Amino acid sequence: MKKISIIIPFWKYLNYLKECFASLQESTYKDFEVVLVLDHTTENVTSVFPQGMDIKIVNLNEKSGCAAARNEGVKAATGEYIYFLDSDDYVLEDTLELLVNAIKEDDDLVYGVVKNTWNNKANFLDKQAKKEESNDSEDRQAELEEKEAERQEKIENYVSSLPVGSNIEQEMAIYFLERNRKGITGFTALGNLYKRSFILENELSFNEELRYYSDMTFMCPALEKVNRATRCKEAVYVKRKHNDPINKPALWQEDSENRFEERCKAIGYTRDLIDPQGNVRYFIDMKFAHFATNYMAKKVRRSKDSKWRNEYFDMIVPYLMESHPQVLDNLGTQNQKILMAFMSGDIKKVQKSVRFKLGKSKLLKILKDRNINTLYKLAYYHIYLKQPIKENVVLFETFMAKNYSDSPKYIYEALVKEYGDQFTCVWAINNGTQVPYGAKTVKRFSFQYAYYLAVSKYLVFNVRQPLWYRKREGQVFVETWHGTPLKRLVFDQEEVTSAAPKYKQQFYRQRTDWDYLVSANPFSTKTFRSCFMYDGPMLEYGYPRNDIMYYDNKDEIAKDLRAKLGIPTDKKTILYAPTWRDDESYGSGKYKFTLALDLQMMKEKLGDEYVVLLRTHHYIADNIDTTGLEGFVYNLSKYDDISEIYLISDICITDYSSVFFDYANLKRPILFYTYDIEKYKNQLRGFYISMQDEVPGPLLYTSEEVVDAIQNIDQINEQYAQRYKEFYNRFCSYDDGHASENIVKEVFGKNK
Ligand code: C2G
Repeated sequence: MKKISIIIPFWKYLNYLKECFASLQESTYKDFEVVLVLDHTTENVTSVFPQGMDIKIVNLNEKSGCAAARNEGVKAATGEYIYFLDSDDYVLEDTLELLVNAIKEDDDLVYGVVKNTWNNKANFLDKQAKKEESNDSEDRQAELEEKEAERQEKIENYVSSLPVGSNIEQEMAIYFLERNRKGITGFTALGNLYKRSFILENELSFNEELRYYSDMTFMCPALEKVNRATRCKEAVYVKRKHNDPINKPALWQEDSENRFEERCKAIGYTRDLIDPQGNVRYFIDMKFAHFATNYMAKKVRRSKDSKWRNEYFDMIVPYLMESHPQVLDNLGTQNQKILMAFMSGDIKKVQKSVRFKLGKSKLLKILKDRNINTLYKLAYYHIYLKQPIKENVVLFETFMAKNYSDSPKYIYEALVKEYGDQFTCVWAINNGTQVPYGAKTVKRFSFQYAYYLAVSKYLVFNVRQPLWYRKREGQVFVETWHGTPLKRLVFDQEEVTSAAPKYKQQFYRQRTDWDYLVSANPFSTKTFRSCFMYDGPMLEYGYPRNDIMYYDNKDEIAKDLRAKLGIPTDKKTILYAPTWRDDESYGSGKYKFTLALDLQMMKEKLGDEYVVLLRTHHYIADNIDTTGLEGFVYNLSKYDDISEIYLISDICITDYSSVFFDYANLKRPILFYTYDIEKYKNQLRGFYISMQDEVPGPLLYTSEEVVDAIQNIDQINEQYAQRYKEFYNRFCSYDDGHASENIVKEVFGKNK
């Protein structure tokens, strides 16, 4: 007999199952069998079975759902202990071993911990390690100790509020406080190791009528029946949230009509299984009361959807009327009033009682933000959106208002050229740059910005619009984006290691606001359709920002710029323009960059002939230290427009930045300094085209190789001539210097 039976229900998403198995394969504890319960799957599960793993397959023929699968799994299990593992989650190497070591002789179960993540195991561990590193400082230690003390106090308060007191209850309180703070959806049977005999003797099972909330019906009676339990907070179960809830939702991410009804039913079913006077009953009723008073009450008052005031309201009232008597006593005054209103079944009373609470919480939020940060949004929603759209006003924004550059700049200049002052142009600019041709400038996230966001007829942006933007009927949104995709984007990204966790969901909504998307080449058109799930009109005229490379006076512009920047006329220039790394973050939108190019050595070897133009990505917060390299390195990271810099660059070195798609228009040499390509490709992003076979220059891995390539640049040019030609034809064929003009005609001519 194996010590542990690991029960894994499986329905779909084989990629997750594969990673789940891999985590078990890497487990230091090996004495387990897997009971894989197949819920009408069409996938070829055996293709992801790791070699030598003891896997028992159970098929659900008549029944379906996670509850049924786990129940059948328990029936088929033979181990002394049961561990539930969902097929899209994983364990860490030591999870099982820690749990087994923690078991005491007469324990019914061992509580582990559940950690939530949006990432696969490698990235999860990376992030944990970074977190631990940052926890090392004394300040941080003190902060953590303070937090722990707060938590202890909370637990003590909670325990003293319980109707019945005992040691088990205390354990239970800790368990819930740690793991179930967010309402009954947080109830989970995962992460714990149960003695199989404890489950069987107490006839614990998951209610098969419930799709989302069946864990309650297992866990609540289990908590009531448990005689002895140990806590092992080091044993981590990793619950993976799916970062693509649009195409691959996890169960809890499914948007279902039945969810509300099921939530009520789950409470009803669970109540039937437990002591009506006991702590567990009090606990779930308290949670349900919080759901009603904190969440539902707002919906009853504000939601545009009338079901909250009709069927849902009628559905929940009888359940709330049955609440444990102590719930009402232990709620705060405001919530007490709201719950009483619910219990009386009087919807008007609920609305009235919640009005005050909502007003107060809004005010508190504003006061808390103090720096009036949220006020412009209030003005946006309550004042500006009600004003008429201004027919000839255009709002432009590039890289979150960091500079005056990229395609919006060139579209703006073409607009001025084509239509003179017929349009009022407004630029969102944070750095004080003077925009030519008389455009008004506003700071991003200011009152004026919010105003123009609301009333401009046209918006031309090269990144996403703010999340709080609400597209109005009649507005025309032109999204230019900011590069031909090499790195995988949004819906084509299996892992999202950098952006906000709800990135895909937010993107899905935001891209529906776009009336036009600019595409520089057929490859971008195809890729944008898939990665943005965008099926609207494309503007396929090339990249406006590349027009400059076809200007008749481009050499003159280059000469002036060189002079302006003080770059010696007798030296050739090497542009080094790397991108950012998703996992090297200081927080939202601010990234670290460690220079891996040995500029000192380059200076020694190349300094007589060349200078380096250093250009970091706009996400990079670090100011690269170039002390000692004066006269050799020119840091142009703050210069507005990289397109102008291309004109003065004789050679371009990049890594995975989209700059090379643009620079190739000049047909000048490109080198790729790809010292961390394996990590970038496999862990961080992945690529759309083969860096090995399709890019127009060599991949170089050390500074020496870079120097060597530059010293032999003619040879490289020759070697890559054919590939460069193919690349140019594939990615630069639309660019002819007229993209901006064509876009202006199509967008502003047509919609005028
Ligand atoms: N850029 C720059 N300097 C750099 C890197 C980039 O000025 N050192 C500018 C270029 O115009 C580039 C754009 O920022 O094309 C986007 O930068 P990428 O490095 O490609 O990275 P990212 O912002 O992640 O955009 O489809 C394109 C992708 O969305 C990539």
